[in-house]
Amino acid sequence: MSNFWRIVNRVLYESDILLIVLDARLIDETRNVELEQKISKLKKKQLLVINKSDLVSIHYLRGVKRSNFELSNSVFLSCRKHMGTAILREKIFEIAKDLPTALVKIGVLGYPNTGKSSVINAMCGRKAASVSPESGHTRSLKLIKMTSHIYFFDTPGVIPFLEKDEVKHALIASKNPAELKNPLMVVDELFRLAEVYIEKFYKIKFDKKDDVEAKLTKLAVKFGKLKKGGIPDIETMSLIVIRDWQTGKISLI
Ligand SMILES: Nc1nc2c(ncn2[C@@H]2O[C@H](COP(=O)(O)OP(=O)(O)OP(=O)(O)O)[C@@H](O)[C@H]2O)c(=O)[nH]1
Ligand SMILES: [Mg+2]
Repeated sequence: MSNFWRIVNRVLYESDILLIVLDARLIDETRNVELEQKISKLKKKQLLVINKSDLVSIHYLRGVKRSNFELSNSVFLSCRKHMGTAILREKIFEIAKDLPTALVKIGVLGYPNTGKSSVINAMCGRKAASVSPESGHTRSLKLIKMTSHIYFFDTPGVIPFLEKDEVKHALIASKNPAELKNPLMVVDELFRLAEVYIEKFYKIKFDKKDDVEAKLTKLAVKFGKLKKGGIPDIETMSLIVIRDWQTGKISLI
């Protein structure tokens, strides 16, 4: 069995409630339908938490709930801006009070770097779980106390075993820039997804005819990322753009 299902199965088995943490900028991409179906089959309570909501507009979030029935019961959260925390806490208490157990364990699952540890800290009101911009930071299961009868499982981020999509994993910040085989492909996709926001963030304007290399060349020149002989260093520039996206400096607002 893959490591993915070993971790997930243990958390699924031991938890009464499952929180699935998604990234507001790429909600569909950070969902794991197989996992959601497995939780439903086990008849465990689950809640989708759309974190990093500070990186998208309110208008976009409203549209998400209207257009996707499956997300109608989800909770929008921003751990960074402390938005939605009271609503999520209330939902947790509401579900917990109907459970037959005195001690409630909540498993927090999701792709690496979606903010699982941050969600636990937001719920507990203290820095109980360790957080980092580097993906893969939480390395083992940890049980963290919220109240005398509610505990969280902080879990390492899990990528489905057979999923080998480097571009997707970079965009959802589950793969660190330094580990990427083809950062230019990632930036190319990022331009497709968020070109106007990239232009806004770097205060630059690209031409319609510019391909990814031309855009990165313009950025490298603007920010002085040059190799010997003054050649624009588009590799280094591509990693900077990916990092700025992953850390939320480039938002969709
Ligand atoms: N903009 C923004 N960033 C956030 C938010 N929540 C968490 N982050 C950032 O996302 C990064 C990852 O957060 P973690 O809580 O460590 O994420 P994780 O899912 O536990 O990551 P792994 O343990 O590596 O799987 C950190 O740099 C956080 O500061 C949020 O609501 N908004
Ligand atoms: Mg973590």
